[in-house]
Amino acid sequence: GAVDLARVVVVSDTPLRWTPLATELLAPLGIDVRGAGPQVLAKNGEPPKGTLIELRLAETVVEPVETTPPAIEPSPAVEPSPVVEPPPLVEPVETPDESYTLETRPDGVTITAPAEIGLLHGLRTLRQLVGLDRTAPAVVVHDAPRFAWRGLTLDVARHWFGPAVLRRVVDLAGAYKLRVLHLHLTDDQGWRIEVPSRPALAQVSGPTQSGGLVPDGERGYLTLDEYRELQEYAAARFVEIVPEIDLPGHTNAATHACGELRPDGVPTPAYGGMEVGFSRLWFDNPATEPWIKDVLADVAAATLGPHVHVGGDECHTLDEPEYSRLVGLALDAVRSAGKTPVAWQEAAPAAGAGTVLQYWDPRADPAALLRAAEAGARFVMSPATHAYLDMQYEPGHPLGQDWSGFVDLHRSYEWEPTTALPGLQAEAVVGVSAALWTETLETADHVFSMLLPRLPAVAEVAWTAPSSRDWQSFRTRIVAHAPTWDAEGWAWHPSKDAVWA
Ligand code: TNX
Repeated sequence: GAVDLARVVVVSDTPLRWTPLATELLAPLGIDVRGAGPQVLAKNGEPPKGTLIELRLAETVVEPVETTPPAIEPSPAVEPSPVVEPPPLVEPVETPDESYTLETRPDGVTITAPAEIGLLHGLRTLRQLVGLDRTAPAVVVHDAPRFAWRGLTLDVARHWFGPAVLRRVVDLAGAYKLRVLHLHLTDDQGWRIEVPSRPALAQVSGPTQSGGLVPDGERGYLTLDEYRELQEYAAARFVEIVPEIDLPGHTNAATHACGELRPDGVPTPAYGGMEVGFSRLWFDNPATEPWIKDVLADVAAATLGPHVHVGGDECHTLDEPEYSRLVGLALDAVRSAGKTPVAWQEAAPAAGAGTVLQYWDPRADPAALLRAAEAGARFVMSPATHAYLDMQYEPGHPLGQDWSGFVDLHRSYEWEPTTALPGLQAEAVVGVSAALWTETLETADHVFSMLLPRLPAVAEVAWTAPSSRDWQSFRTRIVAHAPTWDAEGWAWHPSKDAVWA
């Protein structure tokens, strides 16, 4: 029978630091969360009235997640690397136990998990199961994710989105059980984080963005206090913020603020256009190395999570040796600051064990990427043909670009991370990240309407084993989420691929 969730009491066998989240998760559905924590049961020794949601921290029996991917042909074009670094002692991405069991019965709901995050995942799933009539079907769910790095990359450099919007994006990412919000904080058009050793970066290039200046009344960057608060807000939802300082290209905002980075010492003009690949740093410039080290040390020191992204993409005006030396400096600076470096795929020649590479461009020659994987690099998959949510849904869509084709809901759902880069061994893949570039996106509604419904599709690719993914099921299931999106005020696009009732 159905479970009536109109009156709900959350009971937990342990104090949970995120207990208020239960209210936050269930309140938008009109569910009255009447109490939380063990004290509710303890009050007069009697169980509370209403439907119980019981949260139990305990070992779960979870069916093993299928990790074996479909067989792939080894790529014949690639010579095995002669120099193979020893495998990393510490994996660059941790794989915590996120499993949970959710049981909904007519007399109540039980969520059991070995760690708090699993309890939260169980509540998130429960929320998705609850219909407009506030009932949920009676089910038993044993669940655990396939990949640890389930992320969203968000460009706040081309257009600026402040802390209030970013918190809403964290909420959305959390609702779909993502663990990483990777913020692309710097690019040609703007610089979005305070850097104590180089205050000019944020002061001069904070106010600029694509097409001109950030809206009146906005600073255009995160102060260190705002950055810390955002990370704490995200951490409370088990989301890690990964900051990206994009080097050694995509650096016009840097050279606009710090003229000493240029060979002629003259600051570049602000850039509000949409071209990529023209800006750069110079290895032989004496200002460059201290600048890279100081900026990355400052950002690492302000970062709560274990990862710092150094960019490395699209340096069309640098030759390979100089590019590799500059990227090598950046990767070393992040390691010296005690963090694990992340970089775009172009950094592969400089990357090995202990580095995370983000794959995005299927047009690139895979040889260097496969060599980096053999040397121990791990991969987060963001293929532009499926995971780039700044691509238009279909021809004529008013927002977004189309250089990697149209990415409607079906394309964002139907792809396999372990075969997206032919020849890459499946063990090298630690996750999946959707990416949203914002050259054409100016408002929070623009951002959300590009993310919904496609972010949940990519999130399911990151979570679910290939044998359990089912497009026909997804395109029908996803429409039931729309009332929640409306209740949250999240704009969404009625993709023609979904079966809207
Ligand atoms: C490629 S992806 C870029 C971005 C653009 C994006 C637009 C990547 C590492 N670089 O600079 O914003 O395409 O789709």
